[in-house]
Amino acid sequence: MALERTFVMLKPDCVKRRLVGEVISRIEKKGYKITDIKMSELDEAFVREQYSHLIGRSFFPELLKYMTSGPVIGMVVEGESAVRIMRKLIGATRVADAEPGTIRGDFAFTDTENVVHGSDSPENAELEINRFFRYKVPSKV
Ligand code: DAT
Ligand code: MG
Repeated sequence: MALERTFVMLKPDCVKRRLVGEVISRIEKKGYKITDIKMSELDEAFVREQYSHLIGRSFFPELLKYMTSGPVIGMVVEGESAVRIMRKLIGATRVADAEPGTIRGDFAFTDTENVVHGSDSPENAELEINRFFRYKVPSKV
């Protein structure tokens, strides 16, 4: 076991459905510490970077529309094996595979709107933390 940090993002449906407290509570009750947090709106450029591995997939336009549909909350979550264990707490990507007891298993009902993001490796966690906390959405005016 190793002390790690990961990037967790509460997605637009999580904020809209007032599940922010519920999800943060689960993370804290598991024993993890939130060491940074910020609410932000994402733009297309950010989503294209964050999900570059999915550009070209049939569902990408839907994912882009969803991720830019409202504010998100990004967090740095720190603790033992935070990357792997947060992914377990979050549950599987596809709604039909997400087990009850996981965040997605309990709250997600579509493949796109799945409540929460967690980094899939320590390397990606660092990239995603830097991207989110440094990113400034360009002003529209
Ligand atoms: P995860 O979020 O579990 O790391 P991912 O990185 O493969 O999964 O995909 C990022 C997001 O894209 C995922 O949370 C929801 C959406 N997505 C992935 N696969 C999908 C699919 N087959 N249909 C619809 N949306 C999908
Ligand atoms: Mg992923």
